[in-house]
Amino acid sequence: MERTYIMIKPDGVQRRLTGEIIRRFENRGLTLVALKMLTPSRETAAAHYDVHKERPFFNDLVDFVTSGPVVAMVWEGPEAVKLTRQMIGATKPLEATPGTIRGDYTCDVMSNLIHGSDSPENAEAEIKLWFAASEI
Ligand code: IDP
Ligand code: MG
Repeated sequence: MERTYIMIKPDGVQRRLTGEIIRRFENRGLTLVALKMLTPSRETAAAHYDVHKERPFFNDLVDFVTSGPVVAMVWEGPEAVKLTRQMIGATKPLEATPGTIRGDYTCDVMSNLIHGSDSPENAEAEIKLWFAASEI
């Protein structure tokens, strides 16, 4: 069993896609082990996207992800990191195939509804960043 950090970004919450996204992961057989709604601080958002801090879109990305409530979650299942990344779809809109969350609901490279950890190591770090042990 593996755990991953999944976050519905502000656009996903505003577009009322929270239920649809959770439904997809539950239908697939994954287990929701933690969930909370919060508006991220700039500090947490910047730490979360630290790997992108030199990219030209970094400040816009922090503005975007702190612009409203997100739904922070931990999901568990076999190969949960790869499985959820596959269900989320690619970052580039043209590469996000139909049937994936991004491929079905967005064509914008930044407002792309959802984050999913890209490795088990990053999943562990992100779960620690967003959740206290007592919340899981
Ligand atoms: P990922 O979310 O598919 O893992 P990353 O490359 O890690 O994609 O980028 C993190 C987030 O930064 C993306 O989900 C998206 O919101 C935003 N982003 C990525 N590339 C661009 C870009 O070229 N322009 C604007 N925003 C971007
Ligand atoms: Mg990423």
